[in-house]
Amino acid sequence: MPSISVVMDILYCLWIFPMVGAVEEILMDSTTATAELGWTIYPALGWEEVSGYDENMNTIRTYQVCNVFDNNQNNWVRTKYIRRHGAQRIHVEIKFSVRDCSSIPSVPGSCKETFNLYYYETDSDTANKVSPAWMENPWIKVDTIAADESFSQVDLGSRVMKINREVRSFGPVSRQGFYLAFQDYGSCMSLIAVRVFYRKCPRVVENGAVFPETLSGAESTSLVVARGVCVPNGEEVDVPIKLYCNGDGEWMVPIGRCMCKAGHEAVENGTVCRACGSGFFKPSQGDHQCLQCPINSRITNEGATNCVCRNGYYRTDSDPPLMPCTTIPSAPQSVISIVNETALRLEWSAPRDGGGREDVVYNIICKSCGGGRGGCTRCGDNVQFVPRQLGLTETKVHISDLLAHTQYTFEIQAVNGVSDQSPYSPQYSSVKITTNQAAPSAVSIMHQVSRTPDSITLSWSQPDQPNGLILDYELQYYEKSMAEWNSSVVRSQTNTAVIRGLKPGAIYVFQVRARTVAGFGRFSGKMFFQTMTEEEYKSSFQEKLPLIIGSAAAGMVFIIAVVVFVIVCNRRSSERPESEFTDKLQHYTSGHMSPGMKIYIDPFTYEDPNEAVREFAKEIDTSCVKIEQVIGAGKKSTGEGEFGEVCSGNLRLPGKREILVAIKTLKVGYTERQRRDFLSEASIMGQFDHPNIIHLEGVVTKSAPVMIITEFMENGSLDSFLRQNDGQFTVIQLVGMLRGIAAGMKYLNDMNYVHRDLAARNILVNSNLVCKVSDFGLSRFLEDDTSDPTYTSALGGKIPIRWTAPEAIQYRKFTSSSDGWSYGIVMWEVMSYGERPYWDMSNQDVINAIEQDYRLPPPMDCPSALHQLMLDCWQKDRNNRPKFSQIVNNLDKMIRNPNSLKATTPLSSSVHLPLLDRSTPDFSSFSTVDEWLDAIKMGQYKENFANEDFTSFDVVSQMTMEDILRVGVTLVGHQKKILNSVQSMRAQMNQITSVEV
Ligand code: ACK
Repeated sequence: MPSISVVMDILYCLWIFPMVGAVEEILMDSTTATAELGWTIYPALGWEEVSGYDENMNTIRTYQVCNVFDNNQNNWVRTKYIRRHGAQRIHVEIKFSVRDCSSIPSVPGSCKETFNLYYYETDSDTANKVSPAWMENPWIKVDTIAADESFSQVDLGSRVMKINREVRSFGPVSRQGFYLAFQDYGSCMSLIAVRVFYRKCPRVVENGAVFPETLSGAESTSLVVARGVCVPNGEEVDVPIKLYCNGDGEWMVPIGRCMCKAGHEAVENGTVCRACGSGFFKPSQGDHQCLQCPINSRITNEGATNCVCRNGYYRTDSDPPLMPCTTIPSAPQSVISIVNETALRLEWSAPRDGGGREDVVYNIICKSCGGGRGGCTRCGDNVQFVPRQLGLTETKVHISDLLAHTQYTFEIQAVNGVSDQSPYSPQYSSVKITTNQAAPSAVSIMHQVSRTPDSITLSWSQPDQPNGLILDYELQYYEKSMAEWNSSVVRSQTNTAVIRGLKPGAIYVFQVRARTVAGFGRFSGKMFFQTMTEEEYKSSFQEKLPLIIGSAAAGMVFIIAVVVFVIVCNRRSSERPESEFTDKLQHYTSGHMSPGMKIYIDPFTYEDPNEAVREFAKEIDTSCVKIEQVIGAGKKSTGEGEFGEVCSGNLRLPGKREILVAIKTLKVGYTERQRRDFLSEASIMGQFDHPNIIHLEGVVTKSAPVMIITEFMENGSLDSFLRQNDGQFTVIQLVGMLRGIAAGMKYLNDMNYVHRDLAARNILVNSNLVCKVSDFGLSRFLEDDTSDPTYTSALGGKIPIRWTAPEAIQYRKFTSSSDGWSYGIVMWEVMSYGERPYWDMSNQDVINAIEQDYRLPPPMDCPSALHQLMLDCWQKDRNNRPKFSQIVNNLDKMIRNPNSLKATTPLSSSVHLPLLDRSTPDFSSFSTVDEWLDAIKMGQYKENFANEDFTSFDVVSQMTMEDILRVGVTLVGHQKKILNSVQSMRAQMNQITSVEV
């Protein structure tokens, strides 16, 4: 037997070599036993428990056997019951030493250097000394274990220990527990330590996921799958996330992975996703680390996924998150301007600071400062910028089509990709320039107004860009069959000219150009016109004769003149006087207009009035027009009935927003003359452009029904509008309306257009109370329309007697002064809220009264200054009447000084003309209060008066303001009207009484 001490020495050598990565769960360890192990031995003289010490001088228990000299050894030692604890495969580590048989003197051949290991499974600790039986089966043999090294006597002497370590495993085990047994059959050995354990894969964080502790499988080759869960703030990238736990308790075959989400980075070997700290961010999921915030940005909280820009710094949607935040650029530098007439070249250098960006571009803001009052306004669309106005990438631009002699300010803004995010306007450098004058642009169209065998009358449109005051036009012409250098030149101060001395039936080539102080503009294109042959002239003159007579301004005198003229021109064709044209043509030749001024052209002076429509009215496609509802009937035309209806509707022109419009339609079955007359209104209206003249949108002539489309005026015609709102406006509001009408008339007058039918019914009112002059149709004057009593037949057409100046009634002298008379009547209509001028007097009585110098009295509450202006308009001598420009100035003064409108005219007269006093009718001509109320246009209060017993003139004449309120008259205007009439009744009663006395 080896000595105890030998065994003790062996115990100094400690052994723990767990598998890397695996966890070994100890089920039994003989070295940790503090008391005797007490394992069961069979037979009694076999194994023997012996105490010893380990290297720490702890007591340990060992079993030894050394019966090498006896044959047939069969010594068993059985451990205590070992609970399985769920393990499926059990590992046994045995440390032992074995004596080299050859080193034992005289040892028999039966000496062994091996032993056997067995296990026996059972659900409870039921083993005893005899059971299970000490033999293979019931025991299950794990292995015969041989010593790798055995020790000899020499080793003992040199105290060199040879300890074997063997590990064996078995499984699957399934019962609650088991016993182990070591069988010796003739060796000299010592069981130094026995450790029983099972293996498991530890809880592990692998590929960003946590895998739980997992028991290895029953066989050494089995793999147990475990599912992983992402660590906090990790996100699955590939699923499923799996690891396999092999039989040795080692994880293998990782599948799937997690990564730290945005704002978190992997630390501690990828086992933790930590929030990015101060000044750092991580924009996306991934393995990469948090990044430092770019310049001019910061984070607002830990775990930032992006850094926000500091105040005043921005980033565009397309800027990468790592790009520094940027700001708006500073102003462009060193601006140079080079003015060339009405064009300009601007150059500048890039801003000192691009805001940290490369995408700086430039915008040009154009302001014209020619208003005179120091203010600047944005330039209109007509100014041209090359290559463009906004988003210039180069530091230069060419600007043209500026107005001549005008001061402009150009702001050159520098903007970049973040400018629109800044609350501040872009930084700019500005430059002030004053343009010189450019020559006018070319005249675009010229047309023939009329012709004779030796003359052609031409008119043309003003150049689109006059670039200043047009001094005159130069017309160059030559006979087509002749060379161009033979051309002659005619100058005209208006946009028309009569070219005389031409050959009959010859074609001439014409070109015209405008002149301003800047010189001549370009010539228009060449246009060809032909004079009449003598034959054509004779026959056309005969055709025109009745028309000339019908429409000429003068009466018989003029006809005689024409007859004389016909005789003269028949006799001496070379001396034809101007009056070969109708009176309408005098518009072209009247001398008082300013040179270059645009003047009105009568569509009837065109040989083909359709050409006038084409020139002055825009053709609209009928599909752009939507008629909504009928709002009135059109004017009556010749015997055959009305023109059609007036409707409201919508107009949507391509590329423009939809607008409300009024649509006049020409009913089907019209004659050619009706069509011409109907459309003449559009040809006239289309020449006007003024805020107080109804605006023509266009015409539909290419499809039925033929339409004239104008702007829509929400409040309809002024007379009915005022009647509906009797007493509802302040004097200033009324004067404002009158001012608008006067401004429109001044414009017409400047255009040389005489309206001839200015009346409140022909003024339209929009929703802002802006009044616009309308009704430019000719039909109202046509003789054969008997349907409207407002217009009375007179020689040469119909006349609205009450609105018309005496000279126009008497000898058709229609001028802007006769329009001035009508304007006075409109003033009276307005101030009396739509009362009929001269009430129910007959037309003849009106003519007579005017002839005897009677004039309309001031309407109720009418400021005397306004009535005085009316009286001025009604001066008998038309030259003494105020011009429209004076009327506008006068009304402007009143508006600026409302005190001037406070005084109202007492009925006694400070004026020089007798007045027709019908504003407060004589109550004695009425038999009942109801009749009287009707007469003062307050008939709607009849019932109110009756209910409160104001049914006799005696009672009514005593009414006070309280009484008027009591009967329920709430409108101030109506209260005033009734009170005035009551006071007048009272005065009349007193007069009657005093006369009677
Ligand atoms: O008094 P009113 O409503 O206004 O009735 C007449 C009717 O059509 C016949 O002329 C109305 N009217 C004419 N032109 C327009 C317009 N441009 N806008 C609105 N109403 C108009 C007029």
